[in-house]
Amino acid sequence: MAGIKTHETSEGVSLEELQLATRNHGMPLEALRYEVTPIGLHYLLVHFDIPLVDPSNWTLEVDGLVATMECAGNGRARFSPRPVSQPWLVEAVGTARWRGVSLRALLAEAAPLDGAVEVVFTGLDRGVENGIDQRFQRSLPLAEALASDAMLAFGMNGGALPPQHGYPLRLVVPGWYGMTNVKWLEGITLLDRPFDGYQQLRGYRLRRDEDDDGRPLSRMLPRALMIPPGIPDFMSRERTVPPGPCELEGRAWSGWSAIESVEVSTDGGSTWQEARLGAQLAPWAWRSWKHLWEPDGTGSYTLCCRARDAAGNVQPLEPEWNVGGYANNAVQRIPVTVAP
Ligand SMILES: Nc1nc2c(c(=O)[nH]1)N[C@H]1C(S)=C(S)[C@@H](COP(=O)(O)O)O[C@H]1N2
Ligand SMILES: [Mo]
Repeated sequence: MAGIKTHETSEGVSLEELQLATRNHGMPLEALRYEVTPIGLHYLLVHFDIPLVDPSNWTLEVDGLVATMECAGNGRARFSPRPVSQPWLVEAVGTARWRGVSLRALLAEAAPLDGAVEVVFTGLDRGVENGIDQRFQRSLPLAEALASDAMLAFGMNGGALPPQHGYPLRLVVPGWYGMTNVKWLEGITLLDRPFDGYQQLRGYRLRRDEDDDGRPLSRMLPRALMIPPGIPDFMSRERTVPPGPCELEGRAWSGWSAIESVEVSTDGGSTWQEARLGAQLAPWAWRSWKHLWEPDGTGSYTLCCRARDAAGNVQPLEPEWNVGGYANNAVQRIPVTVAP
């Protein structure tokens, strides 16, 4: 793969990226108020087209779980130079109540042969990416698939899976970045070697430069997000907050381990205070946090929050650049003005 150019960079958002960004929307940050993200507010990322599926002739060749899912490209638009692709800021995340069957149980039923090492999931959607005609496909090492709480989901938030989220069946691998969760499943294939499809070998890898083969993305790094307080300006979305105590709140998650702490800064990251963590709704769901902020006067402040997980991962102040613009979990910054 070394030497194959897979991603460009650019400063201004192009019309092509705007086209992507209107198809693929983020979760408005005020939706962090919901423990389970309502359908329509859950973020959306579709590489090709949403397939039209007739359930009467759909087949798959071969309870309930709440999980937070985040796109590996979340934060991409904040890199400089900016890798050209879906220009996410921070809102490519959501939490859903999935209903389906255990992948582990299904694989056990299928009784893989001894030589099987990887499981490939194929979606019905087809398109061209970087000149390569493909189905959307991703794999998991068999051992990883058997050890995980992964499921084949046919329900979302109490109803059927909607078309844009993978009707009639999708994979959900809790803790892993979004690309793992293949939608519109058509087939599951066991391989006796590592899968070398486009989305595995060229997309979704952390690479320092074009000559670096890099390493594959897997689990979500920790991130805390804050519900922007006060009221927004229409164009800049900068916030105005009235003087007096202000309860800051948000949610935090990590695919590596439980959230251990969330800290809040109101001075752009110079000093930090510990936030209060809420209850963990489910093992794979985000965790709520709150912090009472008492501004010492009127004027400008930069609010930040950062999460740390039990595996010792913590959010950086500045992101580490990579070719595809992945896994930017640098702390969120919210400029606010305190004014009557
Ligand atoms: N078949 C298929 N599955 C897919 C995708 C896709 O384009 N096609 N996009 C992936 C990516 S990159 C992400 S982040 C998640 C987004 O899931 P959502 O749109 O349900 O939030 O789906 C993943 N599964
Ligand atoms: Mo994604």
